[in-house]
Amino acid sequence: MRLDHDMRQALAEGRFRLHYQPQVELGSDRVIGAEALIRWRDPQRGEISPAEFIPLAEESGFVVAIGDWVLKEAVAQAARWLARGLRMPVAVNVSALQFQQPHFVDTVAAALRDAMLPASLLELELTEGVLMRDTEEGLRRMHALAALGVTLSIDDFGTGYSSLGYLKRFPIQRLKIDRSFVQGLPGDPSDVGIANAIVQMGRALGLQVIAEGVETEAQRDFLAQAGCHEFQGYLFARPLRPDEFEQRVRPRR
Ligand code: G
Ligand code: G
Ligand code: MN
Ligand code: NA
Repeated sequence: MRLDHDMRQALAEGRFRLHYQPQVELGSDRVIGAEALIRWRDPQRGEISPAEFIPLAEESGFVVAIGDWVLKEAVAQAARWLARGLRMPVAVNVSALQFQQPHFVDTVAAALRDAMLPASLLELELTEGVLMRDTEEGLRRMHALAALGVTLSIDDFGTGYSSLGYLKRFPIQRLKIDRSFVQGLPGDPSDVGIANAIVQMGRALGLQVIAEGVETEAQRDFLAQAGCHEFQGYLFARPLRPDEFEQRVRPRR
């Protein structure tokens, strides 16, 4: 397929970029982290959304190569920031196929070592789909990653398989409330119920809870009174180029 071919060429020619979306703490408005999101501008097609090419790359298996690049680049960026005095944890989205690679843990460890980045500055976002594939092997892998000191979070929480048993068993530190549940706040009674339940459950389990896709003050205020203290969304900032991100975090520079 054409897009698949172009994607391979784009990686080979270094045409992928990462943008970083700030994660903000309630009250202080401090930026406490950055989610790395891949961007691809093709000379002919223009900007192509990862919502379009990541699913295709998952089908063809090419997502493993893309994922390796994303991991290396995000870790390198965090290391560059650290070298300039900006200690900023970066979160990377991990595809199921990538997580299933036998050498995934080694790949992560090597990326951290090569960049000399403390593992505590890397977060891996796993979806429920990733977690439910092969739970025993997945569990071993998560413990190995946690032992490295990497933070593990569940992305799009609430949209996947609804087995809650894994929250108890898996070494997860953080839940990301999917933006589909944030969208209807505070008016939609279902979203209110789901958001409240996720925050309360997360807190009861000692997990950090961050809300994604926060676009309005009313959404933020509802989530804040529900006990959610970390936010990501257009209300705070869109995904930014590394230099824009740095400006946003350190306006004086
Ligand atoms: O940033 P945007 O809203 O366009 O992303 C669309 C989708 O692509 C989201 O589901 C997001 O998780 C996914 N995505 C963005 N960057 C990456 C990446 O680096 N790796 C993977 N696996 N998915 C990504
Ligand atoms: O699947 P994942 O949660 O990784 O997807 C993150 C995606 O959400 C990114 O593509 C990012 O561009 C997008 N995003 C970030 N903030 C907002 C927001 O406030 N509203 C909407 N609609 N999308 C957002
Ligand atoms: Mn994500
Ligand atoms: Na999400």
